[in-house]
Amino acid sequence: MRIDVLTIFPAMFAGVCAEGILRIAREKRLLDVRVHDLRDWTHDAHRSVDDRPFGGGPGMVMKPEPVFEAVAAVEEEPPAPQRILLCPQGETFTQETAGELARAERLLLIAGHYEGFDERIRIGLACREISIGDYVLTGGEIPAMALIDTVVRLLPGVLGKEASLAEESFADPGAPGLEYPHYTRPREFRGMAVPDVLLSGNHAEIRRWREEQSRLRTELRRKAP
Ligand code: 4GX
Repeated sequence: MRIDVLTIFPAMFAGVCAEGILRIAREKRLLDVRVHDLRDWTHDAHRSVDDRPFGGGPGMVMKPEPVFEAVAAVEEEPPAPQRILLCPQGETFTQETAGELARAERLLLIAGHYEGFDERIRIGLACREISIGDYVLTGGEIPAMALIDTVVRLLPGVLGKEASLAEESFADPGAPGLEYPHYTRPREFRGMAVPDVLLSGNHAEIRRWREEQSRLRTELRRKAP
């Protein structure tokens, strides 16, 4: 998958793309991330990407010209990507959305700043608008990184076979919800013991315990009034 990102802070992506699963995915040539500085498509001495809003009011608005020019430049090479705008007004990003996007050959993510984009960007570029949740960030970069991270781990070959099988059950709405508790060595740590059932070697009972824990957690943490 190829992912292009338009941002005024390209350096923010360096760390995220250079570590962990994203690094592995890039090394395996399963992921090609290209981060572009929106200011490369400005033409004034100040390299302005924002301007004052018509009608007055506080804050600044992202100018349409650099965004349109950047999109045209990045899309010169086929295939055309699915365009995505990260913003609080978008549909809420879920695991299901991630699964859908993971099937795309190419994504183009646009990270905004300030009060938002000039409305002509929305109208003219017909982007899918996605929000990572109902809270306010200072820019679309962290939402873009969250989306990239979530989508890339779903790409075939990025995770091991075991992990991708587990993913299928998680993505299934009828399947168990939240993860059950995990334990590793030591068997006792600061007075807290590993539940006996996990040491029993009885795999049917371990499976039942984990299913029950998962059900309880989901009930308690996700279905509370
Ligand atoms: N999930 N923000 C974007 C500026 C902005 C506003 C409107 C485009 C249109 C956010 C979120 C989020 C803050 C990123 C406002 N850009 N993005 N930014 N929650 O809060 O995605």
